[in-house]
Amino acid sequence: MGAKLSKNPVSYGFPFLEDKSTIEVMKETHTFVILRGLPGSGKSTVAKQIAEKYPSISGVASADHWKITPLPKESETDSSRYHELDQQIKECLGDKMIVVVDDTHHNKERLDYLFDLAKEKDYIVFIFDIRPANRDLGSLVKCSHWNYTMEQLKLMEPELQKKVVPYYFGWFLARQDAEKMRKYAMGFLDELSKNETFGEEFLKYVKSDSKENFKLEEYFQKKPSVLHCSTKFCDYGAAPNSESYAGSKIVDDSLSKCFVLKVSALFITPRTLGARVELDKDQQLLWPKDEEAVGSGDQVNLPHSSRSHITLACAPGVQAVQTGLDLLDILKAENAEAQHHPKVVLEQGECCCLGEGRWIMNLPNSIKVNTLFSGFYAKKKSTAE
Ligand code: 2AM
Repeated sequence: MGAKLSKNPVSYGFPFLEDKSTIEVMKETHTFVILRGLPGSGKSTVAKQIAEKYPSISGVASADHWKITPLPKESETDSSRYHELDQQIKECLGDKMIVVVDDTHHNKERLDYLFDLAKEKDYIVFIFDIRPANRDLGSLVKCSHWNYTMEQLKLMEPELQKKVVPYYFGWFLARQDAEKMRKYAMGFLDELSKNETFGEEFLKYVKSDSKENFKLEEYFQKKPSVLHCSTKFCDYGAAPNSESYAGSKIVDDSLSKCFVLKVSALFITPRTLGARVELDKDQQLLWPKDEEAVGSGDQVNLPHSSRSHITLACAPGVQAVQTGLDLLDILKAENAEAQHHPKVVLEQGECCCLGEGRWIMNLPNSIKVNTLFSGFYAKKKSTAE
């Protein structure tokens, strides 16, 4: 992203500044934009452009404004120096759709603190490394008004050259679209809970301690606060190939960009409630190439990216990662030889049983949801992550 700075001093190539549909979705989504780079690299110019593009719904909190001089050595950090800046960020988080933080962000602890602030308020985080090409440290020393020495910049630079690898990458649903999906899922649960055929079959596979006074809505109460469709699980760089995925051109070009996802089915098992997502060709480019051949070793081979889904809720003690596994299991059962399981007709469509409490409702009309592509960076985990 940063290299684009040198091509044209006015155009940065960021989707949220230039892509029409992204700009529309940004106007209805809560986003936390972290601008990262050496002093004098152009962060403030980007911040200014965001403020101009989104007047009244954006707030820019700048370290320069509070005269916070970034200290080159990690060990020299003193969080009290950030007091006024943090107050401003917190005020913006309650008040503005788009919160921009303009600072060097070369310190990992400082970033973790900001990730937590954004997560508390369910803001989607974007991190942009502003690394202008064709501008050496010498020219940055000259253009930065804090009078940095070359040695100081050299101390900060290695940290800033490392990509911040998230917990996972994915498409994050705009708030209104997430609300739409949640309502639709609740309608699905509500209808199922009134259906005797479903209830009889499903309850057989629910753990015995949950069976008494069983209520579907109460059983699936572990819900993610921000709905998303994961592409690559990175575990902050520890997962195989996550560094190369995070550094790939397609990921770099897609950060903050709007994608319209197609939800084609809802499914439920004794473990998870999810929505199947069918990716188009462009979206498949973001699907990790290294994902194990789906269904290899089994009789049924499913197409690449069959696992793409949105976790809507999990049963007690079940992790969100289970939703994708349940979907694969359901798709394999669907593709296997015809089995004689019950079907029930709901208001939204026909819901088919695949045995062992697994049910899927293929939607007669798919649901389109607006999303923004980014990473999830916070360390603390919410209930359904
Ligand atoms: P999900 O995509 O099914 O919702 C954090 O755990 C997020 O990363 C969850 O939303 C989770 O599931 C997704 N995820 C994908 N692969 C994972 C893995 N191998 N381990 C943990 N979480 C994973």
